[in-house]
Amino acid sequence: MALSIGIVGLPNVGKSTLFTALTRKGGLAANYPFATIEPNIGIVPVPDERLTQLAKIVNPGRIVPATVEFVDIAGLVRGANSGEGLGNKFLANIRETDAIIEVVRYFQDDEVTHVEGDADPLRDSEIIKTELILADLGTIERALPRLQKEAKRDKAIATKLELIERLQSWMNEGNRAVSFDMTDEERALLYDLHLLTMKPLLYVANVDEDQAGATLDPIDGVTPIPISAKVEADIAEMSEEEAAEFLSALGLEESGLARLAREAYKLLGLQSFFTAGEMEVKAWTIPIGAKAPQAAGVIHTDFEKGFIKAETAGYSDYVGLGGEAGCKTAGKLRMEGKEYVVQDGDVMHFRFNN
Ligand SMILES: Nc1nc2c(ncn2[C@@H]2O[C@H](COP(=O)(O)OP(=O)(O)OP(=O)(O)O)[C@@H](O)[C@H]2O)c(=O)[nH]1
Ligand SMILES: [Mg+2]
Repeated sequence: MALSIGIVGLPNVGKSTLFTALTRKGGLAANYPFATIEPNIGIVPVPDERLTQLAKIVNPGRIVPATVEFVDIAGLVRGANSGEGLGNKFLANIRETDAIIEVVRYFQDDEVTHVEGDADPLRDSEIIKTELILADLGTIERALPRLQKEAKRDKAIATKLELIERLQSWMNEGNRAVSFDMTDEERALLYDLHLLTMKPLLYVANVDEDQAGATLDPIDGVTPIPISAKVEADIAEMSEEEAAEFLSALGLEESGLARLAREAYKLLGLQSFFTAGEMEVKAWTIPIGAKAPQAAGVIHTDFEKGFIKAETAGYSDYVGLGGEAGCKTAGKLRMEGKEYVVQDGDVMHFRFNN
């Protein structure tokens, strides 16, 4: 299952430009608000240099990177919640994503209309914050009548109702759901509301191309990732060598996509492990702290159910010792059991009963 990320922001801030660059689907960026009227979903491979290194050793039939799914929706405007613009209608398309990227316009360009007149990152992100909170409050209001009815007969639902009402007053004061003081159990009770402001949030500052390496002031306590959507769009058209040259001319080491993927992994507490065989070298996504059976389960539920052990080599051992045979000779191929906490980059081979 791919990690999925919804892209929000004001109209015309470069969401679709970034999305198109990320997904190389071509086509939808346009210089007028609301250019995006169908939700767009794109699946993007997560760049990981380690896959290339593993492939050099194993010579697999194919390389399969981890993927992230991006969902591009129409821009939100002030008052979107009460029906202004088109964006609010599309919020439903990102309710089930794992995280949200908010694109904030930093670039200067008189040719590109700004719905609020001029770019002002703090004010603009405040507008989006308000609209997302209002959208969530709408979700809560719609959920309440049924809960109130059922709470009379069901104690568990009464507890949930009380929690949601407390959350509602918190959010009525202009706060995101994510900052509400709650236990993990309470968080789980709120899960099925799919609140937008409960999701981890990354700010992407769409900057002018000479600013792509800049360090920016935090927005609402979070440091935005500077990316030039325009540069990314150009890079998407280039060969790998051309792109590398172009990036280094701008003083950048890697594309915005690579940075974004890495930051998203970090934000969500995710990491990768690898499987390496003649058929394929493949990256898999798991939460940091996941144990071996859970990692096995990402590949196949049978692997988790029948888990016996995992032959495991650390990434640097595997590459340094020239693969599985080298690891075995050097005593670096470990047999790990059910309690093993998988480390980022582990190369794993699962043994299981079926
Ligand atoms: N100068 C400059 N223009 C940009 C940049 N990114 C996007 N644009 C331009 O801004 C306009 C709007 O870009 P889109 O990507 O369609 O914006 P959007 O956020 O998807 O807009 P909606 O879908 O209407 O909400 C297009 O003309 C883009 O070419 C940038 O980094 N620099
Ligand atoms: Mg768009």
